[in-house]
Amino acid sequence: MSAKIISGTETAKAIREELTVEVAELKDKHNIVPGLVTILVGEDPASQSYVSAKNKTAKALGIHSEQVTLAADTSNEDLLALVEKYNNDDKINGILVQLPLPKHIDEPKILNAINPDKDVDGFHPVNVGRMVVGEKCFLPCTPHGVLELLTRSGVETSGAEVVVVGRSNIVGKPMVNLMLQKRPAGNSTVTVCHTRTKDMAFHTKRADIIIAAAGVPKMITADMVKDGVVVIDVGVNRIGKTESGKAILAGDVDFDGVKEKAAAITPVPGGVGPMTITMLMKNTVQAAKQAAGLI
Ligand code: L34
Repeated sequence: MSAKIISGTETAKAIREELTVEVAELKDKHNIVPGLVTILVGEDPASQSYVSAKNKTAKALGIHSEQVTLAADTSNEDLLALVEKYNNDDKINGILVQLPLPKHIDEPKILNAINPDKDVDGFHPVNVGRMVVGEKCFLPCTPHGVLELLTRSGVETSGAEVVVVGRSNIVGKPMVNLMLQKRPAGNSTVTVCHTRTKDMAFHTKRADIIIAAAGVPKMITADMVKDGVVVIDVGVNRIGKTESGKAILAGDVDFDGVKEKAAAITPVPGGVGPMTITMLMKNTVQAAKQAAGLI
């Protein structure tokens, strides 16, 4: 058996088409243009490419988009002042500070400084708390994208054994919380594995759905999964370069091996990555509507 490929590229395209219509309607009916600012500190090539993709996508959808790039040695104070400036800028509905930040930056302090109403990444503790208790909030973009992929490809999550591999604040922890919420795309029985898990394969072999977000290339191999599993691969690992200097990407899942056993699997690239960017757009539109009192 070879798995159905769940295409993030295709799903993201469908959601972006819906958003384009929504953004145009906001403009026509309410004269509202959602606004996003991305802030990048330093010159990490992967972060540069993600941030420029975010701005490009925003513009293509009709979202007002600003991109600020700061030197790697920017001080905490200067970064805080910039966040504060955008907190007070009415044109901007969403503020995104790309992670990881340089080591000398106090990351929690910066994330806490973003106005929760503009926190389109959903990383502010206020939004994290709202998410956990099931209130309206901004869902973090990558887990939000995984939920949309599962829903739109018709994967039954209710009662499913879901194993999340990884416990980061960006993916693993929110993913666990979302999968156990009492609502569609939730209602799962959730297990979380991490670097201290004694026998990872024991858990992954029981899984109906595996969500791999460990940041370790090809760590989930065919012998670790059962027949018919659904695999969502969140990993985007740079494992080398082609002769022309282009990055070679690999997920956290050994795609070629696992696809022979899985019922469905996301590829890397073209899986969760494009969904992350698209859900940021969805959150920015949500922020603009909330700011205008429309929802
Ligand atoms: N603040 N920091 C903040 N918010 C986020 O949501 C992110 N993330 C993660 C890293 N730091 C962040 C992203 O934007 C990861 N991430 C991200 C975004 C997009 C893609 C991958 C990770 C993506 O588009 N991946 C493509 C391949 C792109 C390439 O060639 O490098 C894919 O098809 O998977």
